[in-house]
Amino acid sequence: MIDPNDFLTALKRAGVDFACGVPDSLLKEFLLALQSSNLIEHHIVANEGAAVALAAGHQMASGKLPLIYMQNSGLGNAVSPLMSLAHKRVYAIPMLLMIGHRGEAGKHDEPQHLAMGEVTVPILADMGIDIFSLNQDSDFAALVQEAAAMAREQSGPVAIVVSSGTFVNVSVSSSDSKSQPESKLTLTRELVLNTVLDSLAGDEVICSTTGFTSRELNELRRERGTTNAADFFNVGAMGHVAQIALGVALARPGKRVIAIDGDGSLIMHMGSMAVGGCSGATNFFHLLINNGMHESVGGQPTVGLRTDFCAVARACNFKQVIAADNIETLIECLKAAGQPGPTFMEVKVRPGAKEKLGRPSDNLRGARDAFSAHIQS
Ligand SMILES: Cc1ncc(C[n+]2csc(CCOP(=O)(O)OP(=O)(O)O)c2C)c(N)n1
Repeated sequence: MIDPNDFLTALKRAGVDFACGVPDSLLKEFLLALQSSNLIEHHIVANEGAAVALAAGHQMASGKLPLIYMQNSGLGNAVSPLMSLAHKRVYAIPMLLMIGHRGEAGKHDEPQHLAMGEVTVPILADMGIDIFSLNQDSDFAALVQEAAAMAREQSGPVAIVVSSGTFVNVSVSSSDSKSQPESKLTLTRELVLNTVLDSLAGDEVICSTTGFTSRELNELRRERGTTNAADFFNVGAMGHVAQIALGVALARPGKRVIAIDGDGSLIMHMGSMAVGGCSGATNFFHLLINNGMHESVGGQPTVGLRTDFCAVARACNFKQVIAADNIETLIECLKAAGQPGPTFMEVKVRPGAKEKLGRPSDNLRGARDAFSAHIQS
């Protein structure tokens, strides 16, 4: 396995002094090293396409080679700026891509990663992007040098596709770590979800975002013995849960539809707030659980706790905008949320999740059939 600090040093030696991206659990150890060291300037951004654009700006302004990291599911977000901005046949901007390969052939993974896992390398090849494969046995220093030289020579993006289990887990001492200070917030995501479930009349539709939110909601439903066909777990397609819920709300105006979002997910496609707020869908309720981090993939910080989402929601024309950061106001707010919407509610929480969190069923097609049948009935 590769020590992520050695990999960082290899990148620095190859002339990389700027990195940006969206976190991936497969790159967690590398990202912790990146976040903890001052070796390379680092920015966590809204989505993978934005990362390519930010890196392009940096490259043109500095002449240096930037690194963009992402999970392969985010490659879709990055295709437009890769093909029509950075590509060697367009503005020809050299950059290194570091792509976590979820759903790689022969490795166990969740169902939402399998289709993308299969086509990741062919898509990059079709895009005319040269590919290096990095795994625990790679001669990574030589690989990084070669990839960097190729990106410069071609004047375009070159990809390093990373297998799971490549990086060793290196613990970082708290003095080295730039981790966030201990939260003073009292609510947790699980408590918010439990309180939401307590508040339901029973005929609502819930769409929940990628990662721990869907996993916890699934677990809470299971514990309550009330597995619900009216829940849609958006286990992939990060950042799109509010639009899925809005699609349901517009099609079924008689049903109250709740989108349960995370700050990382909401920021990823924040433009959707404008469309949700202006939709006129009185039955649409967008609930943000804001912990200021991408907790599901390792706790990397977002700008969530420094962003006034309620002000954004008001500016986006949500009819009802409410906020809670303690259990009493949460309960009150959930009672009040139900006035004609669109409604936006932000709940600030501290990080924290159960150690052994289950996952929604692998049978995604079956879940979709049950959800559609329930809603259309
Ligand atoms: C397009 C895309 N990029 C990255 C990921 C990896 N990913 C899964 S969950 C997650 C974090 C979600 O953060 P947030 O919405 O704040 O919820 P939290 O995990 O904090 O509960 C990330 C980055 C993904 N699934 N899809």
